[in-house]
Amino acid sequence: MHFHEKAACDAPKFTSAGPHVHASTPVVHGLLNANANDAGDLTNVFVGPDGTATVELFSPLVSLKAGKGKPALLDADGSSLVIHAHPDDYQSQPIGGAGDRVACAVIK
Ligand SMILES: [Cu+2]
Repeated sequence: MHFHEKAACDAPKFTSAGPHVHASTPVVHGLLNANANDAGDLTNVFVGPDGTATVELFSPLVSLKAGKGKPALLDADGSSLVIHAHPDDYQSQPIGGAGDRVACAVIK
């Protein structure tokens, strides 16, 4: 899962969500990348055989609103939560090998 830059989830590929939320350029992806990480990086979620998952999210890399010194999820163009098809390896570029976007939700 990652936080993506825009509050747009147009199916089926969810590319309207844009790239990952990031605080600097060039963007460096990966929670375990020694060089840095995207502000939108999140841990992997494990889905049960019935296709459901219960997840509690916490990220010290973003804020909800501007003025906190971190990228704001509720900025002018909003943001979204995107789930990818494969696990994020937390290191490789640009998205940790996470593959296609399979689900997307606008953050409100
Ligand atoms: Cu992503």
